[in-house]
Amino acid sequence: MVEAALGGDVTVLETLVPLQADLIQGDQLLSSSLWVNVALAGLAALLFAYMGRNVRGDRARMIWVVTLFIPLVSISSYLGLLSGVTIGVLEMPAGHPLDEAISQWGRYLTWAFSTPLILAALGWLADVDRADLLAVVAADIGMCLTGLAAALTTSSLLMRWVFYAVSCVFFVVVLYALVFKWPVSAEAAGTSEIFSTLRALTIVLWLGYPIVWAVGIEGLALVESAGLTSWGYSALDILAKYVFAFLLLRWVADNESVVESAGSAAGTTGATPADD
Ligand code: RET
Repeated sequence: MVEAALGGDVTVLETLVPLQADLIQGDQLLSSSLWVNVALAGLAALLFAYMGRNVRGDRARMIWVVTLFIPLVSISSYLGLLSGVTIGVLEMPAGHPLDEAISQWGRYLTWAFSTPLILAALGWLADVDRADLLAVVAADIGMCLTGLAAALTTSSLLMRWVFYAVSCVFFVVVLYALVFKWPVSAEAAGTSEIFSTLRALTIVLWLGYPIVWAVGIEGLALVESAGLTSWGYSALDILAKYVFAFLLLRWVADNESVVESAGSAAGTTGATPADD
């Protein structure tokens, strides 16, 4: 019935997705970059569930929950890529160095879920005010979705890079908050030590993503291998998600009282002058 309504489209999908899955399974470098993350995300989820078992405070539990969802979103994302559902072989527009490229567009889509979790955890740790957090998360989602648009645009090379540039502008908003605004709040909340470690990790690693996009097969194709491009993202993911979340959760579990008093302290921040 659905098939009748859509004409041949359903059949096209039925044959395309298995072909795309075969494409991944047939490339060892590519498939290993995805399976490693499924395995690590699974282990991380179990470990995080265990690490947070004694966390009782309201704020600490909020941070724990979002931290736990980081690997859970990751598993779904990587299974989407492995199954062939969220990848595509796209014909590149005139002027692109490659005629066609495998786009792992599902990555950009699921970052719109995972990166807000990372920012929420960081924002709560630093006790930033809600409007600030909302603005940064909105910019972050904008960054991911315009990155998705850049990857999916096949009509014009210029438009791909215009979307890329817009995504970078959103990214600058996120970086601005992380570099200049949130440290002030973290200082007032008494969490500045762990915050600076996680902030440094986040800034350095997140900068790697647009670089991988630009040099990888979807951008300038200086790296022409789909497997290597995918490993670029996968390696960044391992550090930016699981290592980041592990460090955060370990600190929160050991310093619950600091996290709780940050939430109840007068400092809803922003007003304190920066001294970092
Ligand atoms: C894109 C391409 C367009 C320009 C920019 C990008 C930035 C992506 C970033 C992704 C971070 C992802 C993380 C995922 C964890 O699950 C979309 C690659 C600026 C910063 C941390």
